[in-house]
Amino acid sequence: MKIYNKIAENCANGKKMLAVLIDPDKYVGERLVRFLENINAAQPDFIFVGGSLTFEPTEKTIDTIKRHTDIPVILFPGNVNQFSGNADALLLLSLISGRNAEYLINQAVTAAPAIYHSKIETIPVGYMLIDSGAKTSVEYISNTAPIPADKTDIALATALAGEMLGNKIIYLEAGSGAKNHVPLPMISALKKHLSVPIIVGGGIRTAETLQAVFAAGADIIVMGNALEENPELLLSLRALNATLPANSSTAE
Ligand code: 1GP
Repeated sequence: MKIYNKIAENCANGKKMLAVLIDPDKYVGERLVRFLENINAAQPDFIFVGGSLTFEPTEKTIDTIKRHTDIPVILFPGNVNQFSGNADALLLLSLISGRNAEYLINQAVTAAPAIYHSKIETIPVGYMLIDSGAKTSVEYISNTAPIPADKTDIALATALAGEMLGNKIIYLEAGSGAKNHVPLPMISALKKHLSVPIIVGGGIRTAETLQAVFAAGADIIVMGNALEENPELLLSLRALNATLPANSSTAE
């Protein structure tokens, strides 16, 4: 089954999904292999691969991941240089919260011929950067202003436009290592009005926060930094995720 169909089906059934972010620069050699052992034990739904700026070749990281696990690998590229046709699917990002044509469309234009030839499953994503209390790498690198955390109306209008333009997922990003995660009322408001799945990432560090963000309406949560610092956390998160009730959207 195609990855997007699986995501949509899980969403329809209220099954929450966990994605582990692997930044190719942070997991190299033995460290990557050891982390993949944890991943195999915890069985998250997806592995996302990418970063705002990376030195290590993404392709090499994906090859190692695929040699050690069957968990689907989804490319989450910071720029066109991170493209690899070897992942199971590609999140084709348009940074719709920003007003920088480079990340709204030009990166996709530059990547399009390689994507076309690779035949990789491509999922168009409306990517939205939300202010998280301090400047993040994605804000600096993309040269775009994040949506202020208290401007739920702007976030909602942006997400609706993203869906109307044909994006099949809306991704709310606080930024890797963010001080504050995306506000719960913002997630709830978007969940109420969107029909496409919602991914939330950035600054989610504990099982309690994970639960609250899912309850607010996130369909997929992406975690990176917290698991780099404490790989064991992944096992407890998975146990918790399995106990979450379907359609547990409660927060306002
Ligand atoms: C993916 O940027 C996030 O959307 C990952 O953020 O590293 O803070 O978990 P963390």
